[in-house]
Amino acid sequence: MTKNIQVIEKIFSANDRIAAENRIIFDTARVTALNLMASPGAGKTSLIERTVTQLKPIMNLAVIDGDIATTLDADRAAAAGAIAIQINTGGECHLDAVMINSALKQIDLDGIDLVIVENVGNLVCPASFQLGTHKNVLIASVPEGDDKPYKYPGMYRGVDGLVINKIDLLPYVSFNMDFFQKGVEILNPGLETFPLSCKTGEGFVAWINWIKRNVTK
Ligand SMILES: Nc1nc2c(ncn2[C@@H]2O[C@H](COP(=O)(O)OP(=O)(O)OP(=O)(O)O)[C@@H](O)[C@H]2O)c(=O)[nH]1
Ligand SMILES: [Mg+2]
Repeated sequence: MTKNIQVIEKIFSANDRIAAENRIIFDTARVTALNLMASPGAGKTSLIERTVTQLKPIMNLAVIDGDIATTLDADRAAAAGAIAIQINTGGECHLDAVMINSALKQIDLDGIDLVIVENVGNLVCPASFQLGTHKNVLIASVPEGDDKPYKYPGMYRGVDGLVINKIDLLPYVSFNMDFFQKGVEILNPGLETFPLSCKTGEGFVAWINWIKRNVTK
């Protein structure tokens, strides 16, 4: 038992060391980096597509897309106008700092203002692995249900921003916004929250403004 705990601690501390290196790489290049986490299908790539489309007239974006297999999401980010790198984790349920470090070796950060990382769709594992990004953002979506903060507290505790996606579906789905937000407030008081729809664009202005406020140029 003791041995297992020591091994896990070593894995986390090795990851944190590389995450700190990644942060230095971002800061030296004056690049802001966001880590987007969510369950499968919550709308990570859809958020990236619309965000890239809206920001590309004023900044240069790169997207690091983490997926278990395929390059589908990186292709979508590239089609929207970002430089896109796909990481296939080969079965791992999260990205780690080493994977980001390797991806950064393939991007010329000169001239890039914002790097968006799409983590693997999962509400548990990605919360345990810092990547070196400046902000961790969680995307919840209405059809997933309003109980998710209560069931996945670790993910909600560790983030700097929360997107509530698919608000266009609120009339069709039982989702009690007050109950959801009460759960969030207990875990992460004052968390900046952006209810929006990647489909209609409703609520996007606040999200885009938050990114603009956080990008160092
Ligand atoms: N109605 C509605 N559908 C949405 C919205 N955002 C995304 N979708 C749909 O939700 C599905 C999943 O969206 P993606 O952006 O691929 O989700 P993802 O989180 O990147 O998925 P994975 O990478 O597979 O984990 C797609 O069919 C999208 O068209 C939204 O705001 N409203
Ligand atoms: Mg995706």
